[in-house]
Amino acid sequence: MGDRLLRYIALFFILTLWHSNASAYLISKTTGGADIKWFTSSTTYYINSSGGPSNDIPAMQAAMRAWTAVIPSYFSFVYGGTTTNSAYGTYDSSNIVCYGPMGLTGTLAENTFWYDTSSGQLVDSDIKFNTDYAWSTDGSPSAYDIQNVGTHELGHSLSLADLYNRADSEKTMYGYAAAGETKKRTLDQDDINGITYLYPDITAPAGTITINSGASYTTAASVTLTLTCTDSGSGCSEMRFSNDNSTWSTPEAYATSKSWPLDSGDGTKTVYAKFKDGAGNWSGAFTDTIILDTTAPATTASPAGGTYTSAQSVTLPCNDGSGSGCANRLYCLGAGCTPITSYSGTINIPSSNTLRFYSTDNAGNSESIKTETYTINIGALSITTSSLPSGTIGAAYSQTLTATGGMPPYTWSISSGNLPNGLNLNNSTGAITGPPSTSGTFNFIIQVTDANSDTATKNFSITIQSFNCRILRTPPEYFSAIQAAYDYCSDDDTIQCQAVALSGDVLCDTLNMSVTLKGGYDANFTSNPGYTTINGTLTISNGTVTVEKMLCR
Ligand SMILES: [Ca+2]
Ligand SMILES: [Ca+2]
Ligand SMILES: [Ca+2]
Repeated sequence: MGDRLLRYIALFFILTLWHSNASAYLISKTTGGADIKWFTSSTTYYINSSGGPSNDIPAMQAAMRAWTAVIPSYFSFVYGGTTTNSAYGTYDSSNIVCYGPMGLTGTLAENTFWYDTSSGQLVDSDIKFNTDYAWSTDGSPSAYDIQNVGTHELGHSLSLADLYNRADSEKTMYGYAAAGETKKRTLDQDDINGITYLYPDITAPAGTITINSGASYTTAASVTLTLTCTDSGSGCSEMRFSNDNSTWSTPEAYATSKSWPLDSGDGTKTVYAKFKDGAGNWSGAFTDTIILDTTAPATTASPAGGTYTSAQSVTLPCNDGSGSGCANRLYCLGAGCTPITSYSGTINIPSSNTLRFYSTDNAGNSESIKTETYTINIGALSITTSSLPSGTIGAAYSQTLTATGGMPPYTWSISSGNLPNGLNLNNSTGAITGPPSTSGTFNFIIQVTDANSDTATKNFSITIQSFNCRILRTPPEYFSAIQAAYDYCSDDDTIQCQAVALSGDVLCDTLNMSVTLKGGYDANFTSNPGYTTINGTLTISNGTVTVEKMLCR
């Protein structure tokens, strides 16, 4: 850049001349026509007060503020502090304000600035006040005012050029000044237009909107918006709002808080905010959402209250429609009770009772307490099995006891007496099973116990019939007498009889049938070490009968 830098000296003259044509403002330009200007949003000045009047630093700071305060422009001057640098007009990337004699030539002050001849980028600007003239900071008539002339020189720093026409005499950039003059301290509209032309704020602000401090739900349509707005240029000035991103509120001064009405009706609501900077740039819409829920949830009991013949398992379905959703369901059991128990599943109601309950939604709306009354009429516990059938030795036996009333489940037991040998009672199912092993009549008392520990009993009797003989088949066929077994036989069957004494005559008369009759068996027909006695006559009139271990008396 160095070999293309050009030094430009803007001189500022004592008021001696008048010109004719007025100009709004003039911009220093490169020979190529580019505007000369800073490519940054601020420029820092250091002040070397040596040779200057007292209070010159506050005066120059006030001069800087005059330009920085122009809202439609993003540009600002920054006071960097004092300096001992006195190298006025030197391209050293340090912008200084200094004092020194320049002769009584009519030049009050100079601004020497360096810029890129191609792009127009300003890179250095130094200001020097001519100490061959008298200076003051209070506008005294015998001296030139530092703030008055300094404001003008800072205009050169922006690259606004002198105006020399008489009609421009009230403007800060007018090229002449008089002793005691202070009117250049205040910018004329054309001066403002000049800096705004060179450094316009064309970037809209950025912002955020938060509804009710970021809450997920609200029960009221009136909400509080918390807002932030940042603008690197002219700053945030106004804001406006919408519930539909279409119809907007009247713009109002920017503030960090705003009371705002949501559209009515429960559901998710979006609020839109736009911000405007001092240059008039409106931002796009920033948004936040919240669920408006003004309606309490509705909870029901299932099944509803009523009269039932068994214990009831009650659930509490809750519905919050398009709202925030059911949060807490509370219940209690008892007339007039206060629901404080959190519902977490089925509520068991084993006997008549009153159920009271209500729900609260996530937004905090509570429904009024609801009441359901359950009347539970459970019949008395009793055993419904009337009697048990007879069984036979060695043959499968299976009967299941039944009961009614009370509170299932039931538990079965024998409270007195004994089951026939070989039979067992299942305590849970009430089943009596097994092959009986002993004949006889067995008396016992069955007891059933329900979940409430109530009991019922009933007397039962099972007769196991005695079968002394059997036909050896698969499975065996049992009989109480030899005659009955013989009458059931087919050819080549074997009749086995236990070692007992049997009464009655036996007649074997089936033509062409051959039968074996074996006596003396033990109770399980596993061996026959003894003898069977027939107290009567054994007659074989037809067929063939092979007889072993049988005695006739
Ligand atoms: Ca310099
Ligand atoms: Ca802006
Ligand atoms: Ca609700």
